[in-house]
Amino acid sequence: MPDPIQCGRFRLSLERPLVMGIVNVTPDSFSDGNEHFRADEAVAHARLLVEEGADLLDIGGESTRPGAQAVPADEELRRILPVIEALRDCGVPLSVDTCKPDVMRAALAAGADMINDIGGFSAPGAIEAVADSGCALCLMHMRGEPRTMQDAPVYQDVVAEVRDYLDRGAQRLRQAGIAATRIVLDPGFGFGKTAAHNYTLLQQLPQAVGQEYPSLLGLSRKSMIGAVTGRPASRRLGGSVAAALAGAVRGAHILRVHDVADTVDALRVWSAVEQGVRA
Ligand code: 9MG
Repeated sequence: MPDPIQCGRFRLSLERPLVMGIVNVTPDSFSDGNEHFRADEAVAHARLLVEEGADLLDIGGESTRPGAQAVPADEELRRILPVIEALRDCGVPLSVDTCKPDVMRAALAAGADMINDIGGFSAPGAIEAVADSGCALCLMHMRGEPRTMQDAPVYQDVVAEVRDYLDRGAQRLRQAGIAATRIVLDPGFGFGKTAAHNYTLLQQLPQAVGQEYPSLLGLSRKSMIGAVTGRPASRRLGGSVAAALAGAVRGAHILRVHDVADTVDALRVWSAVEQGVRA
C-alpha cells in the first residue's frame, strides 16, 4: 500500500479506496451541467456529498466534457472561489479541477488542498504554481484537449503509452522538488480515448498506472458506461458503480464520482465480502 497522501491540511490514509465527490460549478458539464451552477447550490450539494460519505471533494469551474470551450481564468475564479471559501471548513480536503496556473495559485490561497489537472501540469507555470505549497497533485493523462480530444484517437499500445506519459509527468514533478507523497496519477478515462481504449485501461489498471504512486479514476457517468449499457448520462448509476468497483478490485485508491452514497455503499459491501464484518 502506498504511503498516505500529503494533501494540504490533511493526510489521506489509503487503507481503503477513497471516494471523491464531484462538485461542478459550470453551466455545461456533461452529466450535471447547470444543476449546481450557482455557488450556494454547489455548496449545498457539496455538503450533501460529505454527509453521504465523500472523503474529498473536487470543485470545478470549467467543463471538461468532449467539445467544451475554454473559460477565461477570471470567470473560472468567479465561479469557484466562493465555493472553496464556503467549504473550507467542511471537514474533508478540497480538490480544485483546473489547468490554469493563475487559478491554481488563487485556489490554494483560498484553502484548496489538492490540484486536479487534467492537462498533467503541462501549462507553462503550472508546476511552479503548486510546487511550494503542501497540496496534493493529480496528474491525468489526456490526448489532445477537450475541444478536439475525441477526434479519432489512435494508439499503438494504449496501456504502455498512458503509462509512459504518467511516468514522465511524475518525473517532471519530482525534478521540481515535489515529494512523491503529494503525487496521484490518473489514466484519464474518456480523454482522447475510445470505449475500447477505456476498457483496456480499466482491465489493465495496475500496468497503466504502476505501483509507485496512488491512482485516481474518473469513470462516473462517462460515455464508456453508455457505450456498454446504451443509457444516457442521467441513467448510468448502475454502470458507474460497477466500473468503480472494477477499479477498486484492481487497486484504485481514489474514485471520482457523482453518486457518492451509492458508491460508498457498494465499496462497503465489497469490503465486507473481502474482509468480513466485525460482530
Ligand atoms: C475533471 N475531470 C473529469 N473527468 C476526470 C477524470 O477522469 N479524472 C480527473 N482527475 N479529473 C477529471
